[in-house]
Amino acid sequence: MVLMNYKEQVKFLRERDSGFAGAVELLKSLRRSSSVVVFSHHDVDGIASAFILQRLCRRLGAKVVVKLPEGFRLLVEELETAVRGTVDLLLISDKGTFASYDDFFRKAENVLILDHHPLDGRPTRCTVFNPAPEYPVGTATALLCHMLATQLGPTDEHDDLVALIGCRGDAVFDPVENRFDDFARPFVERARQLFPRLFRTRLGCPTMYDLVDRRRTALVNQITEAAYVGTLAHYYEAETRGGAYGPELVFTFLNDLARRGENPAEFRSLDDVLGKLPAGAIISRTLQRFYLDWELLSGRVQSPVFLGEVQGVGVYLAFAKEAPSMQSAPFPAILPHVAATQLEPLKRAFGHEETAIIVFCPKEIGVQVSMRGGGGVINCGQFCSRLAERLRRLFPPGTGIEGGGHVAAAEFFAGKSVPIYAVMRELLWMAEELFQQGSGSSGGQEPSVKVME
Ligand SMILES: [Mn+2]
Repeated sequence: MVLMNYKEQVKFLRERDSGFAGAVELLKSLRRSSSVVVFSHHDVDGIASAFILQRLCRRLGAKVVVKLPEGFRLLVEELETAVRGTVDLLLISDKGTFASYDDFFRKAENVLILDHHPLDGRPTRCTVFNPAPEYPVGTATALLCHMLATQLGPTDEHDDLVALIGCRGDAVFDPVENRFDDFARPFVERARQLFPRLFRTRLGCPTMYDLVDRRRTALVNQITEAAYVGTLAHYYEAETRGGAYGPELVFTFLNDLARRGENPAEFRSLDDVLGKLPAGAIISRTLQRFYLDWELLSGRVQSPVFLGEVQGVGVYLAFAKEAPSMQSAPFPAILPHVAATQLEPLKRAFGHEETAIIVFCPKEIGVQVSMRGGGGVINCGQFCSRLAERLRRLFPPGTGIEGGGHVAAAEFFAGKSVPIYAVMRELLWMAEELFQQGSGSSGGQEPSVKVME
């Protein structure tokens, strides 16, 4: 697949991937009177996916409604509220691949899952396009949507721009480090030719995505950071005081930007992108508050505790509070992103081959644990899902214990009724087991604390 260009890759998928082919057939069957509801993840990749899918369905003539509820798994109550009667097609994008999605056929003639997360079950009735089993790393749902839109074409430069933003949001490529994941390489190479200015490395304020070299960034990183921060807008300005729900704000912004009609290849600065649009002004304001919070949290994750090393990977623990405005966010709003900037300095300071950081964050609504890094030796997604499994055995159902994610970035959450000490105890047990397995002995390691200069 490495040597293919993007068009060839899409053709290859059409011929060889039954999920892709099934998705194409379902979308092709849409008619002028067809009704489609899209439920997409509330993060940047999910919003980008919804943008591409809405435009695609409209081009195919269907009527589309987009929903971006907060949370990962689509809940039956959310579906019941959004859909009276039934729709022709229910599209669930970037919200995991759960067997329970098979139940949604009572609200829809067809259910299509577009996703890149590790499977959480095997839905048998839904049509599923999820390359995760074949390509465990390296794609974003927005790219999968763009591939479908390309097959059913034509697409335009705003589909390209937004798919690229989705890929950046999910760390599929890094323009500053010049890194691409294989599956996304054809698309990203194409985008770099279309939008060279977005990829150009520049000196300047690093974004949340500039984790290795904190002196440089690129415009695509800045745009994606602005989109990410936009999704937090309602935590800064409560909806009751006229603030818009962040994910919808960003969705509106992307649509307004496309309607404004400028070629993204002409963008030179973040102001070119955000300026002149009302939603852009709100995102700019939110960015200023985010920068202040970033400063505040940088101090809180300065000296994580060294837990141990496994096959050259130093594992660190940061115990800290989120920014005040993010206390009720049921996802890793800002703190874990700040903590991830420590991976590289810790590696250099203490001579590990790789590093992993576990961020333990008690919030008003429960305990959030985030895990980043691991150099492919430690599987963060597996660690978080096992942590959830172990805690679910100790606490009754309904305590809101969930965990999982990708190899290099994963999340765990437990509701307020689960005590902090219980989560910490299981987490430390699991870390200890990891070190014992890694060293091949049963003795474990001397606990020690390393403090960075
Ligand atoms: Mn995603």
